[in-house]
Amino acid sequence: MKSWPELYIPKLPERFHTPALSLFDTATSSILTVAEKNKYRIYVCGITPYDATHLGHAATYLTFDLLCRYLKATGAEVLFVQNITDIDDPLLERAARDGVDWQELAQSQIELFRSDMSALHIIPPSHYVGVVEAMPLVVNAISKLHEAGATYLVDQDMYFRVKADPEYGTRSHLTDIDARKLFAERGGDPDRAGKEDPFDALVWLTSKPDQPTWQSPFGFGRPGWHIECSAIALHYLDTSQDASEYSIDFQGGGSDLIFPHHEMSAAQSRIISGKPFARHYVHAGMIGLDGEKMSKSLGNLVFVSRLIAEGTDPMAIRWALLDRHYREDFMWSNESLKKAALEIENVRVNLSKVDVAPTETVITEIIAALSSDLDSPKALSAIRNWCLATHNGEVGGNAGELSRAIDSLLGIAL
Ligand code: 5CA
Ligand code: ZN
Repeated sequence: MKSWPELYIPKLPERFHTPALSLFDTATSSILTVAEKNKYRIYVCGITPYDATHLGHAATYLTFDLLCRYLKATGAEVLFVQNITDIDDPLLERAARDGVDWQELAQSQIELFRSDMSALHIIPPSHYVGVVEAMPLVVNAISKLHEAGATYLVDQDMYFRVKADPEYGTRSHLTDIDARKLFAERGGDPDRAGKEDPFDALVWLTSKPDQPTWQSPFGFGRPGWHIECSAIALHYLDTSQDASEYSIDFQGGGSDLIFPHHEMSAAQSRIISGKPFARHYVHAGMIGLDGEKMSKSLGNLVFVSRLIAEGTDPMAIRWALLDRHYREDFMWSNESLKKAALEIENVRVNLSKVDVAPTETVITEIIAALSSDLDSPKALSAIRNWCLATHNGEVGGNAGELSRAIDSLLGIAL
């Protein structure tokens, strides 16, 4: 699938040192130091294209954009892959509800998503891959699970035995009761008769009348949800030929994907590749509105495209979302957007002055804040302090250099 246009990212002058990144890892529930490498492999779960792009999506993709920007600033190459769940029950259900073709619905939402990501200055993935176009890879991944003896049939549907992975459960740390509740809420079928284990995950769903279907060695049908991310990540971020201990460096998404999705896709990947899946599991907090998580099912969505159409500066959306730590859940409000728009304006005014406060320290502070678990609110505070110092008449800084550093590290083009 076509990604969105590449962005120009100004290079940070070499005299600025980028410390090793420390980052919260969901699997170990602790802050880990990211090993310094020349090349990082990142997989971030993409949208199911039927209600794009709400501010929850934007916040999650912004989190991984910050991660890519920091890693790039260290001089490393970043290979970044994102999927599109362009075939799944919720998409088919929405298309049927609205009386539209499911492929046209997906296509229109993917286009909207691309233009929203561009407007928000989110770095495009190196590979942006839809499940439909990746179907042979998905089928191949299921065949590997099957050959490993990790699948069985219930009626004609094929399931993955989650406990085939000895590390199953170690990434999400849930009690069985909590896991069962989440599994049922998030597309799983713990109570289906004939399953060996309530948590076994559907990998191939046999053909249903009037539903799209694909040929496979297991009959006509379509894939379950989690296997697409194992298949796409392992193929496009292939490490089978190198000595790395893990298949990829980072698996990312919103915290609603910790279980079952990331647990299942990591377990399946472990069986397919023989290696532990990700070195770091990184999850962004949930954005909500009016006291509830912003979600398609609740319908309490604020769309990026609507805000932009109303005249909102996309950089103000970015600033408002960066002004909270990525792991925190956050209730969106118009006030946060208004405050962000004023603050951005203030930064612009100060950057355009002939004499500005010293910039060396503020750039170092931005880098230090981001190196510490991507602490973007702390980085914005450093910029606010610099604005105040400039306003108070301090001189000696280089506005152009600060502006480029803000663009490079925080993606805010001023
Ligand atoms: N296609 C699957 C992943 S393979 C999916 O979860 N699609 S989605 O459209 O529902 O979500 C896309 C991304 O946005 C996921 O990473 C999800 O965790 C994140 N996301 C969804 N809702 C929110 C929210 N309210 N706040 C923050 N992130 C969210
Ligand atoms: Zn996914």
